[in-house]
Amino acid sequence: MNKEQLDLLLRESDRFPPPHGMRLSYGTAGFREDASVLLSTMYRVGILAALRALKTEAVIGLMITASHNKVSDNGVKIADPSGGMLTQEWEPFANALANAPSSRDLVRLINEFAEKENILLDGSKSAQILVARDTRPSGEVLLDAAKNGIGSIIGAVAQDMGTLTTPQLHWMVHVRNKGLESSELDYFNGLSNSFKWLLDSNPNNSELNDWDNRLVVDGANGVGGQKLELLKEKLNGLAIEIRNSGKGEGVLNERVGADFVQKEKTVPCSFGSQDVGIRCVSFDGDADRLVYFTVPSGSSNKINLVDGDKILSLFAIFIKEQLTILAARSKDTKIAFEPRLGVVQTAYANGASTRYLKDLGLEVVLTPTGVKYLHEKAAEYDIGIYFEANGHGTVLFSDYCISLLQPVSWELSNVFAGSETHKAALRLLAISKLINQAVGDALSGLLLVEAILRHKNWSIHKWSELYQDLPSRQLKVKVVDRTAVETSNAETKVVKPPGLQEAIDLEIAKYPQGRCFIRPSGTEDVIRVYAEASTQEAADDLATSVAKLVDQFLGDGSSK
Ligand code: 16G
Ligand code: MG
Repeated sequence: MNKEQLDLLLRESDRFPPPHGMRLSYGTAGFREDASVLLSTMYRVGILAALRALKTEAVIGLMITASHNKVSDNGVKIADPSGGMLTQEWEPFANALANAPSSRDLVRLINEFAEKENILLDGSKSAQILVARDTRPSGEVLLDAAKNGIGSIIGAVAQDMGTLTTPQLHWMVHVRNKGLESSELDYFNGLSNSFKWLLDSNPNNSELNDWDNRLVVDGANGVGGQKLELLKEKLNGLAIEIRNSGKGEGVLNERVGADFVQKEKTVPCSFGSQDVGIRCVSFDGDADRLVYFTVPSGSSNKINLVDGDKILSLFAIFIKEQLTILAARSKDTKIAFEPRLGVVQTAYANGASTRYLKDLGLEVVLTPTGVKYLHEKAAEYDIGIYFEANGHGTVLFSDYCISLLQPVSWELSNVFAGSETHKAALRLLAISKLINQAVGDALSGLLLVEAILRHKNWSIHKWSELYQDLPSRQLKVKVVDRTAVETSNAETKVVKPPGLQEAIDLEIAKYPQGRCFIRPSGTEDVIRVYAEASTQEAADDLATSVAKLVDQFLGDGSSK
């Protein structure tokens, strides 16, 4: 590092001293804490993003959001050149940077790391970082700190993209590094055009006069509702009503949004008896998750949830149907079109969904919780569909698969324009353009669900009845040290502390169709417990007894 760089870093980082007595960790999806303690973290993640951009010689993203957390929290994460999550290899460095006790320690760390990674810190190269934030009030000042961090590395420049959903920023990084147009307008045009294309390729379009095109969206009082207001202007064929759009009185994520709806299975604020029978959707605070639901008739405030597992199932059915059409034809054409289709879930996927998908003949694999794991696995397939039950997921297409779907391939293989084969290829191509290739995206996920339901002429009830969810219960247990729990087999088995898994197995054996696992949360200081069984009462009992076991083995006596 040259002297100019050294002086700049020392001078600037002195303005952002780290909070005392806190250990920050780049968790499942970046740093997340109470916004009041995050200034120094933002500054340092700005430096991290600049180093990553210099190292990869590509555009990097920096997003300020705490997603579904309460409004007083905030957070920050990095998007790598592909638009995906920061490589896990850099997470230890991210942790070390955030926790460096003084400016001198910080600069020493940067110097050592830059040398190890062969990053030249002499201002000879330039680097570009796209920065954005969600609608949290704390975002503006935190973003300034991040820009200061970026500006502390000579040659690095921040481009402020304003208020965006998390997936919009990931998408912009993804397409920018492919040399394509990456403005917000390009994003909206891409979604609306491919949605239209998908609807137009529906053989039954003219018979769908009775189709119920009404949809009510809960925007979690966050950025997703605001962006959908803009996108909506470009869409035909849907009557979208947006509530909790963040313009009114409501507070971000307070009794609204996908996390609340999925975990509490309760009607969000501003929804109620007027919505009985209508398709309803909830986004989370940064719009990278969506779940559908319906409000049942009667006085209860409970909802019927159509979660990420059912969204995944709907996508899988439709994509498999298109592949079947193409495979039938590929026998008498020059090109064999048999891409590998894979489905990726986590242990939180309802057991009924996994069984359903396997019965469809699909290859299903489990990974640990967190998008970075699911995404990486899904990218191994030609078409990889991944979803967490909480509503985060997308469909990835390999470059090979996309090249086979291009018009030139059908021409080579004597496929007639307008034939069903042709249309099946068109539909898959439209899906690959519609659905975000960088990360799960509530806006593009919503449009794909809507297009498929319309293709199949299915109501939300028909969709919801694909299979019956097994009753489940989630609990969390406060423990002294959550890192005392270590798991294996995609978080389904506890390996540490010894004896705990055996005790859990004894509990599970008491319940028909019982399944239960525990894992340390990546975003909160708790151990999470998930239990499933043939009745709600049994699932509740199993979760409660396993929570007690966790408490006995490592708790501080305050499970909730
Ligand atoms: C984060 C993850 C999400 C995961 C959740 C688990 C990303 C973008 N988000 O929100 O995938 O399901 O954390 O939270 O990776 P937990 O570890 O507290 O249970
Ligand atoms: Mg989110």
